[in-house]
Amino acid sequence: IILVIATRNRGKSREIKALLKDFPVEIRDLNDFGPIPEVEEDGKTFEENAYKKASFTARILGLPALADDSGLEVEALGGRPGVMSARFAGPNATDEENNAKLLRELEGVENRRARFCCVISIAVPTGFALTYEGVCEGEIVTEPRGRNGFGYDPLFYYPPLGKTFAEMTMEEKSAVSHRGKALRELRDEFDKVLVW
Ligand code: ITT
Repeated sequence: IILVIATRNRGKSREIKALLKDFPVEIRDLNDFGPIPEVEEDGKTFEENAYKKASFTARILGLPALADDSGLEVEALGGRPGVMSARFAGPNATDEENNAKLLRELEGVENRRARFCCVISIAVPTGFALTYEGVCEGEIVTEPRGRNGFGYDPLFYYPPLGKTFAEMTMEEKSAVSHRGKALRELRDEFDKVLVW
């Protein structure tokens, strides 16, 4: 069985591939397929966007596809950037620009609580899909720490380990992260997934 990871985000793709390495499937991602039309991520929730990406990719390629829609919800910002996390500082914003904007918006703000959310949708070409979720609670630091990972990792501090995600190895991060939790749930149900 071939499973396509429907992402162009290399940080995400690395983590997902590592978490699925024991699965009895051959894993590809969008970079293995040449140009494919982009799906518009205009959903209001992580669930909607994850399903859109997974079902669209499965239909276009005629293969089962797994998509991850994720983001950071900051309590003091009323849950922003949320589904806008990748585009917080603008349509083609870099991770550095998004991080700088987040630090600016939180300047002088005492409540630093935040959580990462991840919704994984796995879909077949008919559009049928299964959905899994994971959340990880933490805090936003006042300046970037660490060089690993991607996105907001240098700003996301995880109190139980006393490190930001960017100060962890990929294995340490995946053991506690939103993405790790969602994919472990999927793994626990893999027999059900294999049936279709
Ligand atoms: P694809 O849609 O192609 O998968 P994307 O980067 O646009 O890639 P999303 O729309 O799901 O993906 O945006 C998620 C953003 O949330 C991502 O760009 C990061 O900025 C942030 N994010 C999600 N998970 C993260 C993690 O584990 N560490 C750091 N930042 C994360």
